[in-house]
Amino acid sequence: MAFNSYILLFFALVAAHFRCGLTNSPYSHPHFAGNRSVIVHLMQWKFVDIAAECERFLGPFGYGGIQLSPVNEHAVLGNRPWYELYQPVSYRIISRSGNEAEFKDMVHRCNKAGVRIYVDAVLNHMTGAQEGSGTAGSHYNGNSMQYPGVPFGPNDFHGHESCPTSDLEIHNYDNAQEARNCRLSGLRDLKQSSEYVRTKQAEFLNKLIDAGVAGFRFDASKHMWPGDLEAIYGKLHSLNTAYFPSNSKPFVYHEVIYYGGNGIKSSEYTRLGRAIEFHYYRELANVLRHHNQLKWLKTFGQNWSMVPSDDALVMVDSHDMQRGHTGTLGLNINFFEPKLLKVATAFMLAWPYGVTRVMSSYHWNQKIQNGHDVNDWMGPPSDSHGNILSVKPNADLTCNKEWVCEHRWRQIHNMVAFRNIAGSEPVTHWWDNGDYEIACSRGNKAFIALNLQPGQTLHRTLQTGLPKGEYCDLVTGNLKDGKCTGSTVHVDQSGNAEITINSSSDDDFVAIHVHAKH
Ligand code: QV4
Ligand code: CA
Repeated sequence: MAFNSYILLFFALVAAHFRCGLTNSPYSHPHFAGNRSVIVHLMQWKFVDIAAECERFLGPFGYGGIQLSPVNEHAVLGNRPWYELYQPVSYRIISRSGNEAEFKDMVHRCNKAGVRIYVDAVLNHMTGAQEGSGTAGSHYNGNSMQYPGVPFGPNDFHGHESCPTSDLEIHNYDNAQEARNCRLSGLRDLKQSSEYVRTKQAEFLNKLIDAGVAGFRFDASKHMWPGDLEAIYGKLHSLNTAYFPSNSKPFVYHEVIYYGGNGIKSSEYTRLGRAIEFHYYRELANVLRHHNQLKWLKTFGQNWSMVPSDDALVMVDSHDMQRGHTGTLGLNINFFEPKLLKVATAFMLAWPYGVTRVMSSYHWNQKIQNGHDVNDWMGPPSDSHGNILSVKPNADLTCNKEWVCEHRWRQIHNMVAFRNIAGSEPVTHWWDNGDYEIACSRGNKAFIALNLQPGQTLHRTLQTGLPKGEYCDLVTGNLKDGKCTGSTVHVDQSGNAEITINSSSDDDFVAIHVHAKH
């Protein structure tokens, strides 16, 4: 190689290094298989059901990965509320969803089906103030801070030496010392500056990594010091080479609830992986509830005080939000308002920002009193012994009445395909009516139009950017054996199509892509 070539190579390597170093962290890659791009949170599903779902639905329908509910031993509370999951008792893999053997079988079968597994890891704390037995039978005492199943004892927890509040509770979430060294709702706060605590937590994460998971949601990241997390990362294995290229780092996305201001910022965590961008769901809900015009979404993303796209994980709904444990009931969008959830999810999946996550819920009887859901504690569908019921999908893809399975709704799974096909194509041919009607293309791969103008029908010729042909509208139907079961959109020679959407019909958007052309 000539000297000049060496110089060029040197500069190319330096440039590549800076690109990786400056944009996103090695922990921000979700390791999806192929062009897959969407995560679904299957809240409290049994591991055996998840394995079957990977093979019969998620794999074939193009989902990229699953967020599990916490998998380690947790407290067993009286009426079995869902939130007992967020009170760890040990790091043994036994939860209400299944045991370690079932977990491993699920991870293997999902990876084989092209679907990645991400575990919700609760590392900030152990249980609340009660005493009892966990899901693996380990005894614990939250009052004396004894967790023999790990084992952890009182010296492994923050106390008055590091937490500045007199009752050891967090009162000011904006004060880093307090938010990270005091207790979140009374939950015993682990001293992650301790080498022993770090080692135990890394052992747990490594057990999951070795089983083949692709990464983690880090619960309550805001309440853990970035430096402590970094030290734990330093002890982690690379992902299992049976499924991933060698030296792959786990994907990590951090739960940091940040809406601006001087408190703990999402950007403190983006060198350690992605941040769940909470501005996203809130701004989108504001728009879809007519507090802000749809046309403004043209710049949705970093311009809206969000972290860069490559640092973000986004959602419309979450297990906390649908119960009002985060955000505000009445603003948050979820399956209790299916039409709104469909259009919100459609926009999210059509829009090139962040890694996207779809919520898949179970039913409970929501009962709102004074802005709160008094039934927000209700656990998953279960029998009289507390065993979680299986999910038994119907032939039309919907689920039995206990499980909502939003991820199986036609409008949602078809938009998952839309996102996979749109890939990294840019937004083109943006059109809006200056108010609540918008449309855009993703290069020459896909096109979407939304009409949220109250009482108005959108009826006009729009540029789709797509090749000439007959396209099946994925919102009203599917392409089956070369025939569209819903309405068809005709795209002419120059890429134009006549689009009609009545905002008061069940479906207030139209979406087409090049793989559903007939
Ligand atoms: C109660 C009182 C406290 C008191 C304590 C005394 O409310 O004031 O100090 O008793 O011991 C449950 C109960 C809660 C109870 C607590 C301890 O609901 O009333 O405190 O247990 O016994 C979930 C639920 C919580 C639940 C927790 C543990 O949402 O209600 O608490 O699990 O079972 C902030 C954080 C963010 C957090 C969000 C909810 O920054 O990190 O609040 N989100 C994540 C999870 C969430 C989970 C936790 C964190 C905790 O997404 O689901 O909380 O792991 O914004
Ligand atoms: Ca903490």
